[in-house]
Amino acid sequence: MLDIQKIRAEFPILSQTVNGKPLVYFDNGATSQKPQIVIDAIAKYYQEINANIHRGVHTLSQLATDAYEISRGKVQHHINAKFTHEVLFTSGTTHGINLVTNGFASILKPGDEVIVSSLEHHSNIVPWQMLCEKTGATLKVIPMNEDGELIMEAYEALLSEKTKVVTVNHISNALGIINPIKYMIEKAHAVGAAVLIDGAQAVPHLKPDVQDLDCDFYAFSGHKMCGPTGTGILYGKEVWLNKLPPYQGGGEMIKEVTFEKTTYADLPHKFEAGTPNIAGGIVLGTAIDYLNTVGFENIQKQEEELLAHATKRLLEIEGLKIYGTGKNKASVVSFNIDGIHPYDIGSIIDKLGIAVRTGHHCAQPIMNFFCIPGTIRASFSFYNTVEEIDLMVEAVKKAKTMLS
Ligand code: C6P
Repeated sequence: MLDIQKIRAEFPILSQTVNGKPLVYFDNGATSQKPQIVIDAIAKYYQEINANIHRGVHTLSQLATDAYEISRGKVQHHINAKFTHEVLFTSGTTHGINLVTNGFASILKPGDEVIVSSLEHHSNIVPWQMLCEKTGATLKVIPMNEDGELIMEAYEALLSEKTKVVTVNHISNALGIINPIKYMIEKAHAVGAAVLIDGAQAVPHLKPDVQDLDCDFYAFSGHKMCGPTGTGILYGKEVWLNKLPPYQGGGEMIKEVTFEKTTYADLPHKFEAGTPNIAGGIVLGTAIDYLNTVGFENIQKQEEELLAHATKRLLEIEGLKIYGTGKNKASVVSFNIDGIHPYDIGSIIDKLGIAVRTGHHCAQPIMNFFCIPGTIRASFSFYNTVEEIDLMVEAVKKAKTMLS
């Protein structure tokens, strides 16, 4: 069992008051809070080894390069990638997905098909739409049911020899539904399609095993898993990363440059043009170490309890409807109260110190499916408590009375 109070003491922001009330932070789906060890590691990098990487023979440059590459190795180990060079540093999930869609622009042809799911974040819709516009490929969408689960029969019916790419999130940010990605990857591979998994909402809750999943790409952000903003990872199978052209041109990604011809660096540098977020990349490794120390089994146990408690308590409120009622769920509760705009509830409970996200959560097609403008989304982390959930429930009840 986790000692939650001890863990909470490691996150300085959690002892703050907001609007004169103790902060209850339930917007972990947007970004997680950072433990002191991560905050200190950023300062330590700038105080002790700040230098550009892969460029200098001087000592600091070597130290910074080593720390950056050690962090890449930690990520490789964490997600069980076969090779370190399959792990690319990015600025976040959005960057990783765009890197892949940009690469596929030279592969897809008119008549080819790309399959996305109806549960996607805009980051995993718009880049594929742009790709389809550019190449003449067609975008197909896996439908969902009223519980927010993807309909597997419909998915399988969409797959054909025309399918070149399938992309789906591991966990939906708006509803918290965990998708059956291993099964979906297997089905996509059976028709020869590549698969990109958007793991942005999965990595705070679980340790993905990219070899076991057999996905071709897995993108995620560091800031949702206790790491700094502006950090992320794109895992790509070696064979695919060799096939795709570079995303951006510049320093670092070349072997040799002349005005006649440029040759590109080997993986992973081919995809890492320019000076990266060095401190961020290094400290992402610190965040991963931290999460592994807490332990993903412990994280899951705590979050399961929070999800069960929040679901039960919120459903006590008359007129409250939860969206995303499928069985396989992460610690996210998206809800509305009859006749009240989600924004109004969010604003009132903010005055009571409770931070939730309201709106469409960058997933407008999901809101359109349910014919709603948005939801109130409470997304929990292992450092949250059932007492905080009770505070939220009381605050929502108060807001409901005020707005009815
Ligand atoms: N979702 C949320 O509140 P970036 O912004 O690149 O770090 O992550 C984009 C992204 C991609 N896919 C999924 C499933 C996501 O949830 C997100 C980010 C946040 O739900 C901010 S919109």
